[in-house]
Amino acid sequence: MENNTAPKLEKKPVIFSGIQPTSGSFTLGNYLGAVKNWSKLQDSYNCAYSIVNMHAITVRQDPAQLKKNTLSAFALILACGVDPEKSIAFIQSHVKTHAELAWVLNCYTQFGELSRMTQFKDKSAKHADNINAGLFTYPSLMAADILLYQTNLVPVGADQKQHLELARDIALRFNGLYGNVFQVPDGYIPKTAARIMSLADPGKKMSKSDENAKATVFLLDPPDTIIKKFKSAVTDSEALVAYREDKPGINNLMSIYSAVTGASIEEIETQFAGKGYGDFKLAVGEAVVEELRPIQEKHARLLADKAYLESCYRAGAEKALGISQRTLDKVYKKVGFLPY
Ligand code: AQP
Repeated sequence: MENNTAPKLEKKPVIFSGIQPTSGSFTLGNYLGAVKNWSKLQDSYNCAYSIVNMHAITVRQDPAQLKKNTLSAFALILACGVDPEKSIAFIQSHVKTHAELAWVLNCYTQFGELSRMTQFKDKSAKHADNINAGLFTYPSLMAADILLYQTNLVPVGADQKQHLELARDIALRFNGLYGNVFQVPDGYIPKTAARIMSLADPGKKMSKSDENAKATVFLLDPPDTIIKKFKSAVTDSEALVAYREDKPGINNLMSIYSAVTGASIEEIETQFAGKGYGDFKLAVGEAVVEELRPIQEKHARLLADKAYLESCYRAGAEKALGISQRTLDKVYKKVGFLPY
């Protein structure tokens, strides 16, 4: 069924990005690698940002906690600067087109392609007792999320590059068969902070689900916890604040400091010349605390106003459905589904 009353997007390039509510908070990696950029892009692009709770259940979740985390994560994207008047902010499971297109795209995605995804390999090793089909086809759902909005750019951290390339391949394959159905999206990966590493093991990316409490800084951590985590960050023992290949711990702290303060790597090296790691770690921790303070305050205010949050995510879902339904209608027609 064609939906002719659907709102039309103004002719600006389109951005889509999403984040999983696997915790009610985000990591500093999620923030610096992705969410911090979301608000900056709102004036120049038509943006759609989603809390992707359907992706979250590829790993077993406690239902009551997932519900709570989803609302908290929604409040947190607004606290990080997503403006529901400028952008479409919504919760993935409220917009049925995502699951519907994902099914179609599953039929245009090859087993071999999905088997090569490093996230699938990592997560199936980590959750060996629950290697479900959803975990395997996660990238087809992600492709649906993106392609439904005729997206031009997808702001993500470097860890999502492989999934994004698969979304492009699926779009190109589908277009090759049926004509120009999907816009083929590009990634928007930040120059600094595209891959923030664990504070406990700088060889591993910082992740929400890391079991080591010292590894991950969460946006909603209290200030003294943030400072403590930075103080205990694993580094080398050279006591030289310099960006070098053999100094992954210090490189990571420098990237964080640079992303938060705007100082270049050279400026940081000059600023901390002759100072020890203790001073540097404290400075990084304090800069992060100051960056997060207004976000934490706004998040607390928003969470106290559930009616406002509900009105925002309902309006967001309505707009998202209107736009995405047009793409889904086109896809259904192309693959030969009898119109309803
Ligand atoms: N360490 C990171 N550095 C930079 N960017 C990162 N992102 C994730 N980790 C880092 C980016 O954050 C966005 C949202 O990520 P997600 O919610 O889809 O989950 P993820 O990539 O699987 O991240 P996590 O934190 O490791 O979650 P869990 O533990 O639940 O799997 C994406 O744009 C991602 O690139």
